[in-house]
Amino acid sequence: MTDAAANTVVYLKDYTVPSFLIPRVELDIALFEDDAVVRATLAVERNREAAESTAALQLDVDELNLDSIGVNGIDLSPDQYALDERHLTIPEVPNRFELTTVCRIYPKQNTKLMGIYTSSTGFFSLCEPEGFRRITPFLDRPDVMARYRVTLHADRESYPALLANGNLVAQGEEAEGRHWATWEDPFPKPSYLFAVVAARLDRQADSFVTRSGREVLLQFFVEPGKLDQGVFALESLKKAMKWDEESYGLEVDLDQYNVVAVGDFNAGAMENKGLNIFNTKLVLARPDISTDFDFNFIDRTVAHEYFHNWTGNRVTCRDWFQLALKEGLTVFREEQYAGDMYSRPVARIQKVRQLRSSQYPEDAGPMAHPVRPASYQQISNFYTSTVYSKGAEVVRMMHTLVGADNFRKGVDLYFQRHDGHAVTTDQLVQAMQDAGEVDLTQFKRWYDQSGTPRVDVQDQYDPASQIYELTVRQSCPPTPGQPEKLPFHLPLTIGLLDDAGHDISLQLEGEAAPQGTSRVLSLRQEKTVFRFVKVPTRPIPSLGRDFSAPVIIDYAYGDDDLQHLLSFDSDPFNRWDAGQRLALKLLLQGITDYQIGEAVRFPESLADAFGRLLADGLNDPAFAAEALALPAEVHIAEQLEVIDPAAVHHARLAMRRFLAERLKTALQKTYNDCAVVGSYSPDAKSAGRRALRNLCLAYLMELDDADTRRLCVGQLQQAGNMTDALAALTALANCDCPERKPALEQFYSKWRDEPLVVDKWLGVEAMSRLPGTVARVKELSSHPAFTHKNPNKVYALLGSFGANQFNFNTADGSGYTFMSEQILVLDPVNPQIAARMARNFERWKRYEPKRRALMKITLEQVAAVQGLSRETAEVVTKSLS
Ligand code: 0A1
Ligand code: ZN
Repeated sequence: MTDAAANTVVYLKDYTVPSFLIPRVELDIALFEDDAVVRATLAVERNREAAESTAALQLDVDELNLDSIGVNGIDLSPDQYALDERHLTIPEVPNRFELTTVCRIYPKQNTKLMGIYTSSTGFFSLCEPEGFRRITPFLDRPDVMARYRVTLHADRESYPALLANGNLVAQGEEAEGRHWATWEDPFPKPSYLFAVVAARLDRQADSFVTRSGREVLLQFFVEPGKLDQGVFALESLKKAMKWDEESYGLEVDLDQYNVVAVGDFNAGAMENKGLNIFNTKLVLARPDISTDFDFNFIDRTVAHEYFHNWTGNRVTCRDWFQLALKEGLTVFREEQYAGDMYSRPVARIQKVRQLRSSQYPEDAGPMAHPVRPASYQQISNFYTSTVYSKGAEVVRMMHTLVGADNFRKGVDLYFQRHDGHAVTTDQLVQAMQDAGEVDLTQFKRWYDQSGTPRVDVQDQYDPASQIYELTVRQSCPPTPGQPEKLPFHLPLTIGLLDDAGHDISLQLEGEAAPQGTSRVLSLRQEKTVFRFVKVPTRPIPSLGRDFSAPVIIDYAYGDDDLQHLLSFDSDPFNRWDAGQRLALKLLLQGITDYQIGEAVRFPESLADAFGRLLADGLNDPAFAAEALALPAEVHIAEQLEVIDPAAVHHARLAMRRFLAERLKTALQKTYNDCAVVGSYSPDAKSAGRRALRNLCLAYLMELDDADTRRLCVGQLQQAGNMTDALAALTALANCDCPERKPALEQFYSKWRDEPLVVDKWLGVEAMSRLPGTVARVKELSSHPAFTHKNPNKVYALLGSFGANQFNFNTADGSGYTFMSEQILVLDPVNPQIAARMARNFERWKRYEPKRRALMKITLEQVAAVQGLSRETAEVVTKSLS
């Protein structure tokens, strides 16, 4: 039987409480060069809440070599237990006993990077979601919470740092140059939050004094020689700790908080209790090797992992269907933090770009699932933008519906009720309902219904009565397993603009007085009519301000309406969105023109509108950079019945060239005016200036003239920071010019010893829109700088290539063939990452017939491979269904 054939489906409806609980765990882990010995002593007891009082004990295992097993100190003989690939079963056990197991594991051979594995500096672990069973037999599910005491043994010279969750309680030396350390975590935790590290790392220590006056030791452990690269993240951690105290009254609950960086990691970072482990790319930063984007992302991720200490660790998930309980709430908190630290509107715009280019397509494809999925085969395939990004939008909608003060009360109530427990998203919603006094019963559908709802808005204005009527209808398309949907409860925040661009006071029929100029309309029905009175002239509606709900709003805006909103809307998000709508509308026309062989042209009014944005750019450069950037190709493609990626690409390119030609002088002026003087700082203001300046450069490079190319090469060579260097390199990589090849070569040779910069170089190559990119990416897949064993390298090269809509989808199918070959190489090495790459094919049905057929064949070939991992099998079978 292949692994894939063994895929079983787990259903939320089948949840039952565990038959046993394990309140205490003692682990003794001896790490050696070739293997490790894990001795576990578990205090096991029957769960009184479980239905069956005689059930066998069935522990999860994954690639464990069991040396011995004992109950209450007496070894079991082989006929007293059963061991298969997934479980260790002991049919007869007392109601309360001590279970001891000794297992051998092979961290050096662990290329899946789940459980304990090695990286260049030592031993590391990742247990979320189901990695703990790769360390020791266990009830590896989040509702089994235990107190852990862990002793690590390793060679002292090679692995001076021995770390685990909680507090260091004892340490010492032992024979043969080895040492040991014992750690105790006072907080009961689920096994996915377990972590150990034994490595040679440099340490940076600091402290944080909580507002109640406790001093907490903070330690950052990074690769030797890279301490300077950890300084920024350490500052972020302190900022995040302070922010959580001020915003939510939540203090750090530990005596010490350790953060470790590792170059080989399946995720961005992991919130293990007291021992966060970070992918180097989300913790190490220095201006010459990191971009503004990196600094921002690091700041947010450090905060995100820290926020998990309460939303995730103190209150955790009952089961993995509830993943959005911790992720949705924590991403929302991270977004609030980012809004406070950077530009709030820009953070919101960037979030929506990400939703539209990643979550909406997911929600419209074969892997669509609710924020709380009803079933899964491999939970590792459900760390998706739906769970994370849409999950955060769902929390944000509750915030909007109950109001900020009540939301805060709801969070307090949530902790009062559930601290130390494993709970469900229903319990979070209940706390919000009880604190906010809003009935959220219907709202819960957001957790259970998949698909992106559409909100259709029609209006009518009667000048005689001065009544403006909005008719709002909601619907949601069918998604896998959900042919029909019930209406959602959603907040639609709106404003009305008059001819002068001012907000009109909003008074609904029946209200005694106007209630502000921006208000939240609560939708519950399929159709709702809102009648506004005393509206002096026909207004232009500003709908879904600040992106009040993760929906698609359909309203028949004319170009003039959009220009008006783009110029005057008091809501910055909708000002931006008006520009996106306008561009999108014209792009769709351009695509049609391209397909019928007509010249792709755009109206001068578009150039005028963008010209005004540019002229105003210096007032808010970060906003202008977003407003002047066109919708992503994926988002444009989403609007089409049948996707023709070449047409999408060429129409978008034509618009960029059109704007560059018309606005050349203004672009050059803004480029010069935005120069940032003085030493580099990643703060929002200077990052905004760089963003706008580099956007101007990218537009100007569309003109492909020698002067601009010289300017670009000059920027690359003289840049004092990676943001400017990478922007210049990216522009050159998209340009078929003599400067291109030397620029890429020099960049690589300059940075070949900095893995994180090599990743950027691979990404730039793989994202290039030039013909020949498939061949180049293929060549790079056997370059010495690339390895399938390192997830960062895979994401940099193959992940970027998969996101390259134009070149991944070349008409001859060579991109597909290449990607499928890579997936098959990757699958036995690291199935989680292979499955991620397989998702590049999931939207195959949406493409024009030729590509659609090629993608389908490729998927079928992958599906037919014997021994395909369960992770990849789930993606390919669901994609083909
Ligand atoms: N819980 C972590 C991220 C994470 C994601 C996936 C993992 O394995 C499949 C592990 C960790 C976070 O949200 O930061
Ligand atoms: Zn998270």
